[in-house]
Amino acid sequence: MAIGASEPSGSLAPWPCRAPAHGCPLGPGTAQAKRRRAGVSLGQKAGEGCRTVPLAGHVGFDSLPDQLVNKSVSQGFCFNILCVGETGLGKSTLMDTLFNTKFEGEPATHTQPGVQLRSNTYDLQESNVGLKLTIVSTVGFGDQINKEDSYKPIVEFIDAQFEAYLQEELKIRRVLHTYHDSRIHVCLYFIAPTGHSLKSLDLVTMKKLDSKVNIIPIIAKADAISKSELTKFKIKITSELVSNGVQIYQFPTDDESVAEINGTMNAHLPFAVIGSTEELKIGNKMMRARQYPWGTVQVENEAHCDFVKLREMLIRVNMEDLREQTHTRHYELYRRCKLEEMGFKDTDPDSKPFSLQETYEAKRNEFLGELQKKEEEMRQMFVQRVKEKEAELKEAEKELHEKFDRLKKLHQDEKKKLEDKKKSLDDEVNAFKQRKTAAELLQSQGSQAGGSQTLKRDKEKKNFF
Ligand SMILES: Nc1nc2c(ncn2[C@@H]2O[C@H](COP(=O)(O)OP(=O)(O)O)[C@@H](O)[C@H]2O)c(=O)[nH]1
Ligand SMILES: [Mg+2]
Repeated sequence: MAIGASEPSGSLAPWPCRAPAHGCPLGPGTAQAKRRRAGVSLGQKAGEGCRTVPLAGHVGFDSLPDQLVNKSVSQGFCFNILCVGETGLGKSTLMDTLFNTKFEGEPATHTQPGVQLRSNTYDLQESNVGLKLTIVSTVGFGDQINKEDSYKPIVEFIDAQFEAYLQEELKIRRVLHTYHDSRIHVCLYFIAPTGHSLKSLDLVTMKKLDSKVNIIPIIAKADAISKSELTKFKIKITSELVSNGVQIYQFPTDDESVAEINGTMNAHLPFAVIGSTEELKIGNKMMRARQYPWGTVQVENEAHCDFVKLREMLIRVNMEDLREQTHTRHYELYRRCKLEEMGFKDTDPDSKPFSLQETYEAKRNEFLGELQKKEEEMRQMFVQRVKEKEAELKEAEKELHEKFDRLKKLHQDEKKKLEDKKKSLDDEVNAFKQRKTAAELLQSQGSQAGGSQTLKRDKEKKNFF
């Protein structure tokens, strides 16, 4: 197996992988799908009155499945895995073990303030089959004190991939055959090997995800739990999932070629797995294992853990079913809700088919009606505001007038007071002047009388001598 270029976290560049299950030739071309569809279409055609005609010789359309396989192989495939689980539960190690390689990536710390998703895309090659593999892993899951919203970034990520696909599908010029489908095909949910019961974080997260993605629950680090405890733990987990109404992915049993193995494997869920990047020589073979002072745990030994079962079910038997379920069930549900939210529907209230054009017209009229209503509301609001402002201005004007009158009156009173004061001062001045004149007159009379007496006294003095 060879690893091609990897992309930085979160960037999913276009790659000419095969088209999604519905548009891809391999969907109908797989053994499972072929059988399922054949059963349906033959029955329908007979009912519709199609005539079966014998062929006189070999025509060649029996090579159609081969053509489809060749086309799909040349286009390549894509598969997207989401690993959800607490930090340190062995998500990265298990991915390395599953794909028998070492995907680069720094181990996450326990100090993240919130949950994030780290996405990496790799080009893998096995024989002549190319696989564009995207591994998305949670970072910081379960590390916060308040875990209430831990599921939200995961749900948002899954929805964002559906939305991107829907937007591509709704484009006028869509290029779905070269579009890099980033929708999550499977969610491996890592459960801590506590041996007790599921944590509420696990139950809440799985419940929020079960209508959006195929969930395969796995007990991580299964070497940390004894065999008898593991059996009880599996039963406990299954009963808790059932009692909380969590729908996990069931390996399909409608295709007889895989019905038996899938049926058996469904009973083994959740798989208890061990991951290791170490290879040890056991006998004369190199094997992935974990070595402890008391012994060695072999990853691929079915007596030690369910790793082989997981790899078999996930990659070798049901990879195409997981892709198909993602498209036909989870994406379909998202698409339906989204289109209904946008006002599209298939039938009118009388159950008559509703065309896209009619839906568009109805939506347009509804929109125009709402626009008009809004316009009218805004106009009314504007008129009301103007009226209010006018009243406010009038009130202010009235207040100003009153203030002006008050001030005017004050000014007049002040003026009158000053005039009165001036008048009284003038009167005082006049009275003073009169008194002054009288005083001066008196003084001048007094001085005249004084002068004639002095003359008389001088005359008397002369006569004496
Ligand atoms: N005992 C045990 N340890 C494991 C197992 N898988 C991984 N580990 C170890 O657990 C630690 C964290 O693993 P890692 O893959 O980085 O965890 P992640 O944070 O979930 O990606 C590493 O030291 C691994 O070697 C396992 O199955 N059993
Ligand atoms: Mg990791």
